Amino acid sequence: MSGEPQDDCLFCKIVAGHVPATIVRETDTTVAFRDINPQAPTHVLVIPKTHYKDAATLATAEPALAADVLREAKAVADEDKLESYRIVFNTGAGAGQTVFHAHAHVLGGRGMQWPPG
Ligand code: D5M
Repeated sequence: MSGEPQDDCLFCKIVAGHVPATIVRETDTTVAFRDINPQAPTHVLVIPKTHYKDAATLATAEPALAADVLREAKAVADEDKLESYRIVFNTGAGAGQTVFHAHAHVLGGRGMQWPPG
């Protein structure tokens, strides 16, 4: 739990403008930017501007802000005219989370497999 900017957090630095990113959308509460290592033609990360370590922690602390992130994920998909897309919240290192600031991956523009790897 937090909400406060963390000095050692990469995504807090993107929010502050201290690390460059290709920002595609911004609201009062969220930022959406292209993933530096895209796994699909559309691969955008949507983050809350305030710091929570993962999506579940965000949803518990500030459910309205978690809803903002989801709404923006749809807006990204709409802007890229995606008929279908995947929203992923890696939660915990064992699930592949590497940046511990809540983020939604919005992936689309190619066929998707299930189950994911
Ligand atoms: O996802 C973290 C994602 O963050 C991963 O797909 C790479 C991406 N990333 C890392 N650094 C940057 C910068 N500087 N710009 C854009 N995207 C970045 P996770 O679910 O934690 O593995």
